Amino acid sequence: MKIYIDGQMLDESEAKISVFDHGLLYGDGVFEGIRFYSGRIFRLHEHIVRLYESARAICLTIPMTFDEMMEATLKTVAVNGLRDGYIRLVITRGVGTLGLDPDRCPKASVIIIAATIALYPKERYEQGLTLITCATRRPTPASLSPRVKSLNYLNNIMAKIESKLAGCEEGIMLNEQGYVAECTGDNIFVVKNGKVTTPPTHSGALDGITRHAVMELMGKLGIDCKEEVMTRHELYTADELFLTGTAAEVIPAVSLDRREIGDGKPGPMTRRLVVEFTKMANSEGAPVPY
Ligand code: PXG
Repeated sequence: MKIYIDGQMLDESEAKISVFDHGLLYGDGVFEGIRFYSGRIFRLHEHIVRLYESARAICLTIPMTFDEMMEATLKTVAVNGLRDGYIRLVITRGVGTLGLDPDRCPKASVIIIAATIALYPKERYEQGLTLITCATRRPTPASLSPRVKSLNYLNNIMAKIESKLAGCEEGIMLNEQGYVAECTGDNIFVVKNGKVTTPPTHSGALDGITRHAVMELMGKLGIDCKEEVMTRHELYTADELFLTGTAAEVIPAVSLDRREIGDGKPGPMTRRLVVEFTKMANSEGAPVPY
């Protein structure tokens, strides 16, 4: 596998970063997770836009233009000869000295990995995930905006650990006010009486690209979908729940806090959207220049 680091394509064994990189020392940096299907990168432009916005929000200057970043991403997939897989784009603050001050890092580092990913076991897509409500809350935007896809994912990791200790695959994260925000690495959707709702980003969700794609898809299919502030009540009383994310794609959830959702099986709306999303993902995207 060849990995892109700061303009070079390196073998995996040589693809290393300094122990003085502030991405490692302080989680100071931003990232993206992007999928490609059948030789085309899904929503590449949107992911790169979000990457630059995350960087801007933390005053991190990416030492490449938007177009150079698009090109480097496409090239990394091409060099590895992959047709289906997952890209991890990481921008770190770069090499500095000990001490928080980001001004001690003269240049940000750009890392692009093209590989494969399987987030949940295949049978989960057919049987659905089990969820708990995590005690760990999404941080308020006053401390760090949940819209920044930063290298600091401990909040989500703590919630993931909680979910797994409870014997579940995923967890619902609430915001400080107790409203539903999202899952630990996926957005959440509720289906009720044929209508679909999802929490707005100001409830503490990452502005998911899969979330957008699925909302767009529902628009085309004539399915009513709205953003709504919600509590756990809407989740417990839903007909169906499903999650969206780049790695997870569209996946049903069939229980929350040991309570069955609907009839405890993946519902017709979710199953339809899984099929339609797969079609969408395989029919668009930026072509990889092999
Ligand atoms: N919420 C959070 C907190 C996320 O990190 C999503 C929602 C879904 O957004 P997208 O744009 O992917 O539809 C994410 C996505 C990884 C990895 O290992 C990345 C995410 C989640 C889990 C794992 O690259 N980010």
